[in-house]
Amino acid sequence: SEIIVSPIPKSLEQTDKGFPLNPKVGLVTEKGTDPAAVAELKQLLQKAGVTSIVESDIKNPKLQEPVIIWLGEFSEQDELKTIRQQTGIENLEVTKKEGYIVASKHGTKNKKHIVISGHDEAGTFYGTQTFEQIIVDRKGTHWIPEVEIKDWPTMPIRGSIEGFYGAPWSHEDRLSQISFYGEHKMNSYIYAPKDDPYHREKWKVPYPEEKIQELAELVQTAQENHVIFTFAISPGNTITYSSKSDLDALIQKAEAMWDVGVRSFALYLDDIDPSLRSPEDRAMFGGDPNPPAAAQAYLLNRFNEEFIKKHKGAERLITVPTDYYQAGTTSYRERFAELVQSDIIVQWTGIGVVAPTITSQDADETHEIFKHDLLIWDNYPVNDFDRNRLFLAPLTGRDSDLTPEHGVIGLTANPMNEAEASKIPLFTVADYTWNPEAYDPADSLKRSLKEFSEVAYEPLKLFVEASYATSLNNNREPIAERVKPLIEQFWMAEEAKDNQAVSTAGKALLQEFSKMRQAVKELRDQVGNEKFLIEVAGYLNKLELYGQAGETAVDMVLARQSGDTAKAAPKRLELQQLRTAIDKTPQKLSIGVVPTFLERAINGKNLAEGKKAAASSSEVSWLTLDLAVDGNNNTRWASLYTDDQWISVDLGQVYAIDKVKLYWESAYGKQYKIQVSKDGSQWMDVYTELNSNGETDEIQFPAVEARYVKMQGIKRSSSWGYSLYEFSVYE
Ligand code: LTM
Repeated sequence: SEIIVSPIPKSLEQTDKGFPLNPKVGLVTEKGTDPAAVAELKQLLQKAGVTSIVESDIKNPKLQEPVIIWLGEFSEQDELKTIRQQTGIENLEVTKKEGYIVASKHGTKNKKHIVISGHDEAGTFYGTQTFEQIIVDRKGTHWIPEVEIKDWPTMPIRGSIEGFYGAPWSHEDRLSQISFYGEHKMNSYIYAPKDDPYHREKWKVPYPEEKIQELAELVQTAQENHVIFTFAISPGNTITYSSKSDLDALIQKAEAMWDVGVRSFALYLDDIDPSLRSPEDRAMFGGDPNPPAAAQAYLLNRFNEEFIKKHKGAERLITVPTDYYQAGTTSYRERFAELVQSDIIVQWTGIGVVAPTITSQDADETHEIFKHDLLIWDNYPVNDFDRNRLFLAPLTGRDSDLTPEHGVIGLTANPMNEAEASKIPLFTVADYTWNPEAYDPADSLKRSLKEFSEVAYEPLKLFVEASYATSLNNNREPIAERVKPLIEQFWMAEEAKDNQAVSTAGKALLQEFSKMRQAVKELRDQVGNEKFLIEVAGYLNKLELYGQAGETAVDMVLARQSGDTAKAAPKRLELQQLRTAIDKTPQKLSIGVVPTFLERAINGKNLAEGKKAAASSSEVSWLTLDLAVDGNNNTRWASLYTDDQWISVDLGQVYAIDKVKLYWESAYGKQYKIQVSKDGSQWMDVYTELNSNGETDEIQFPAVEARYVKMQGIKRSSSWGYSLYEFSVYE
């Protein structure tokens, strides 16, 4: 069968031939073959049933065993000649950094050969990672297909940045992440947790001894996985840029890290008030065209000269400027570009903090402004700004040519606080950064899930689809896309009192809801990753409740439809209890049509759904009016930024309405009125709210005849606009 390697290699040729991996293997290395690759290879051979490994050096190779593995950074002519003669494999040149070849072939004298040859140590290590993936199980034997793989990365820097707010990852999380990066050919981990006090607020305070020990272990693990561990400090909130003693404190902090093996450093200046607080700074930089940029550049340059340049073997300094996400230039950016030393790497999030797309044109324009090598700080799948959501969709929206030609030297992704769950999208980040040309998000996600849990692939896929929406994919909800037409058919049949059609549509819906409930059970039983289950427990509970409540709602409606009140009544009670449990579970799933379905089962039809909406500021395209009446309470309308904004809905005819329900985004409507009208010009107040603080306002009033219903804003609860997920009206 066709072998699959992740990240997708640059070239892979496979014949239909191959050979079994004999338990006796000869291993030929050279002086200096990457020790991590040797260790990795031995481990994987053992897993593949190899019981004896006879080791020798390429200068004097021992070739008695039935299978010979050549492992090293073979580049000398005599080495290459030996391998060519013995194996018959001609194509052995590896020219690209971190590149490798993996080739397997029947050689002469009935010997079978495997060559894993790296351009450098990392390349050899990556070669072993690839080799592990080509071993297939063939009727119980470990089979090596005949292949020629030539591979190298497109992006020089590939990895993650633990740069989020909120609970930092645990030490165990980090160790596990770093080996995951090694396995997926990512070479960078930046340590920058916003809520590690020693990183930001207490940046001057040295780490306690036990933290230093932990960091030392991380650095060691990173080295073993060919991951560069970057230690970052964010001093901008309290530093005096011109102060010698503050610079010394930074250097001391970095020195302690150097002593435990750190060779890469970053000074970050994001999310700070950049204005100069101290009189010394104002005196020194106040006359500059852009004082904050001048002060920051001064600090970066001093640190670069006084620390980085004085430590042989240190990597290039990395920074993120305060203006890291804007479109176009700013006076700060121009001055920063001019003053910061040219070898310092500048991080950039794309246009927007969470950039829906990052194009090579954006990169060109930004590179033109900053005039420094850009390293993308990709704010995906980070969820620190919405702690009740998971982002499990694959990385999308990044051009395939974000390369050094466009000023981009790599991409580090900022993950979720949930470390294990982050591995699902990070797999796709690894795939993308290694080989963006071949990157296919859907296929990459599939491989990610198969690797995460082969046995629980199907339920995991469903769970990922329920945690999919992100601004990168225009908030896509794959499950809602599937379920919404079924819901529509169901209600249509119910309204038409067509028992046969209700029952058919009901069956289809029951199947979907039962899949949700079952998927949770299967995941809990089969996924085989306790840490993941703990991280996502609330989301699983919610999905299970959606499934149960959906099934109960369908059963209730079917009973009601067939006049079986004895069955419908207890189902209704059960549904109400399940809805209470749903409301108490704060985790959000990307299936916004389920809660509105349950709502309708209990409260009857939402007269506003699918009707025409209007708003005070409808001329602005991003207000997406219809999203407040689309029957999906995950999608929303947002107003402009004045208190008197409104949204109204035309029900199409006059109804005797007595209830309005508003699903607010974090109660953005503090004070407002509900107004109704028969003709759309004469409005009558039916309700005034002076102190809204809930996420959902359910408003009951004596029935009134109306065709138009309006939420008239009086006061917003913050400087943001009013923001409504759903505007529902009932008779
Ligand atoms: O993105 C940057 C440069 N800084 C912060 C991150 O620390 C944070 O995790 C993300 C997402 O909320 N946004 C930021 O602005």
